[in-house]
Amino acid sequence: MTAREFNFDGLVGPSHNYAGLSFGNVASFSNVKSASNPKQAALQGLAKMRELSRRGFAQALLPPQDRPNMRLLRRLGFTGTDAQVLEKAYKEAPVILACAYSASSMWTANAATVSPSADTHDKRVHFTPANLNNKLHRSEEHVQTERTLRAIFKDDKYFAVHPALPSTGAFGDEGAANHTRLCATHGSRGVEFFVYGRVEFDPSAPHPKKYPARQTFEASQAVARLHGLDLERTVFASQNPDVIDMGVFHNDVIAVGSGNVLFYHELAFANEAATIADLRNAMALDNAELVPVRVPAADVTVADAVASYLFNSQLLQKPNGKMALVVPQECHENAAVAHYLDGMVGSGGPIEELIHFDLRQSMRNGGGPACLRLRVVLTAEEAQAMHQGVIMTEALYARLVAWVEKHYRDRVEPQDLADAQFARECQQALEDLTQVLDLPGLYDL
Ligand code: SUG
Repeated sequence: MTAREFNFDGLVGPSHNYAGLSFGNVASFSNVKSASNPKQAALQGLAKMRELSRRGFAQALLPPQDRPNMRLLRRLGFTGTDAQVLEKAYKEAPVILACAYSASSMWTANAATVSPSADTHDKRVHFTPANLNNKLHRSEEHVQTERTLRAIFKDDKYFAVHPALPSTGAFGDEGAANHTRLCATHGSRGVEFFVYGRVEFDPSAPHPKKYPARQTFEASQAVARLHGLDLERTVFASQNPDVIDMGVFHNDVIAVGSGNVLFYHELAFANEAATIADLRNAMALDNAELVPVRVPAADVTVADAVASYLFNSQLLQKPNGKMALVVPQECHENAAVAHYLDGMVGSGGPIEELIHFDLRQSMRNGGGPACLRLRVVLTAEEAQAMHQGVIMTEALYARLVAWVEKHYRDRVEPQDLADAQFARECQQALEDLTQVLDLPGLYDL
């Protein structure tokens, strides 16, 4: 069966800001309270989507979520009119207010885990929205994510959208950021690879000491069960807890895979040899051969990987079968990483081209090219069955740029979050967006 890999990028919402909400994410913590530029953030994201679509890659988007999240503020005891709720929250609990405003749904690698129909028992595409329960500002995303996925992937002949896992520490789930699919071709049966940071029911298993492990083994296992995956073709591996403590808060900050290529840092996994052997063996069941591209610490340190987001890149298969690596501008600017990449593309290996993007606004919150996209492999029939209004085209790009220009501010500082006028602007933008994307009723406004 032929199939294509669609990248669903998160459209950056109008309330994009820097609130330092993600302990363990070095960039988020270092840029706390600096001024953000939501307009530029959205345009940078759109420029990436447009360019990749122009190059012939299948590109779509997921809309932002409605913010400020007034329901959250009211649930936490703030009362009165919307303006009063915002003002009280700003005075009494500015961090909670920032959580209610966060545009973090832009990082759609954390929206859900997706299994293509070639891998699942009922031959439907399965989605499980991630509960993201490690961080307050992300823990409510799954409600709208489920609603959005149901609106786009409506036809239950082809698609199964599950609710998120129970929102408790045992089932901490961060979605596709800790999930990779390896296969001979996108349409063939693949191996699904889950990387977790700790095991809830076995405290003696490896776990970080300084920063939180957001993904548990129990959550990964539950998603594999829900999706009806074949256990022989499912690999679970422990992340190296030491790299979590160095700022690798998701596995996609230290490894990326696509097709039969796995590009990873030698320190990514708790047990590198066993992990690679498990992947090789599982792929061999379908006569596929793993092509590992292993980056030694002697070439790129973990600190450089975290600073440049080298591994938070997109591996995209070109029509000639070779790979392009979509990297953030920061990889150009880091001498060790730039040197490594120059050597790699000239080496005759599977990755033959680099595509750089300026995604600085997202990067300052710890979100690189791979964080900004959710991969959904679809057959031609499945692609026809999904909502067409979210597929990137030149016409949609132009409409979205005009929409951003009309509604977005170019500077947001912490005190702006108390301003009821800003809240109304954000809500108005999303109301208009439902028309641009032809998704009436998308939000429960
Ligand atoms: O969950 N940053 C996000 C970045 C997510 C990156 N995603 C992947 N690696 N797939 C996070 O830590 C920062 C928000 C703030 O501080 O304002 C934030 O949520």
